[in-house]
Amino acid sequence: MLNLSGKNILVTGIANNRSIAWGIAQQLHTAGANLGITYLPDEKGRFEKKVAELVEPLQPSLYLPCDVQNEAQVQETFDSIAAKWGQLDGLIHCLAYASKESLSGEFSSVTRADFTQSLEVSAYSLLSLSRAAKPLMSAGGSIVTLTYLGGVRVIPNYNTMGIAKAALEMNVRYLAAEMGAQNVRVNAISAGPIRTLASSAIGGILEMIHHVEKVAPLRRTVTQTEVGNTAAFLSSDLASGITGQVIYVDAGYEIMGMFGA
Ligand code: 0WE
Repeated sequence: MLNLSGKNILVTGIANNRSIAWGIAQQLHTAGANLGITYLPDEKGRFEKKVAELVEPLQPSLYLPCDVQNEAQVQETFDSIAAKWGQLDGLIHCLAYASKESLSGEFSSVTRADFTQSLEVSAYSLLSLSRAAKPLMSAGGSIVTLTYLGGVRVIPNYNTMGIAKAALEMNVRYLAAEMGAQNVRVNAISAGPIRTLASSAIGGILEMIHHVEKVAPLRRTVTQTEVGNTAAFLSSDLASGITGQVIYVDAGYEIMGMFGA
């Protein structure tokens, strides 16, 4: 049975009740994990208050600001974890950003600044968080990140995010190879498209979801809960032999080659 009791797990990337990270946090809580939650701090404190209200039923024992573009704040996050928990068993990385302009139009028109920021927030951040987590995972651990098929195939308008996800998936493999010696496993979940705050800002997302509902083997999209269950599995001892992998939670969409035939 899936049992995460006694495990301390940090969840990043919750913005609202449709975030995939929220689905993950709920399933980790259901499996008995002790949770730490980070939020993206901003001047108006919008996320701080909203996310705090949302996660209140999960009774996180740590609630911390963590902007991955601020290396000192990343270190403070893990200093707080060291002080409160001593040991960290799991890290859930659900962070991505590309400017709105770089998620449409010609792929090659992306600016140097937008490209760099997207790779920093979406791919480099896994290295920042893993590096800071490593000394707290001396008893072994599990790191899980979220990726998307657009990092492997060309998906219209995914553009710069596709490059960031390709880098992220390769980060998973290099990190898994490095951290395996310490019994830390590193894996990615490649989720199919889901209606979230991030995806609702994307033109054509509804058409893409309808396409998946027509052609995916399961004839539907996946839910945040299904991604959450896979994250809970990967965070558990049931997945003790799995590292460096990209697991597709996409209703089977990724296997298809010819659509509608
Ligand atoms: O990884 C993602 C989206 C992540 C994302 C979303 C936004 C929207 C708002 C990153 N940065 C931003 N920046 C914003 O300003 N997905 C897998 C969802 C997604 O995004 C797409 C998709 C799908 C699916 C973009 C184009 C085409 C398909």
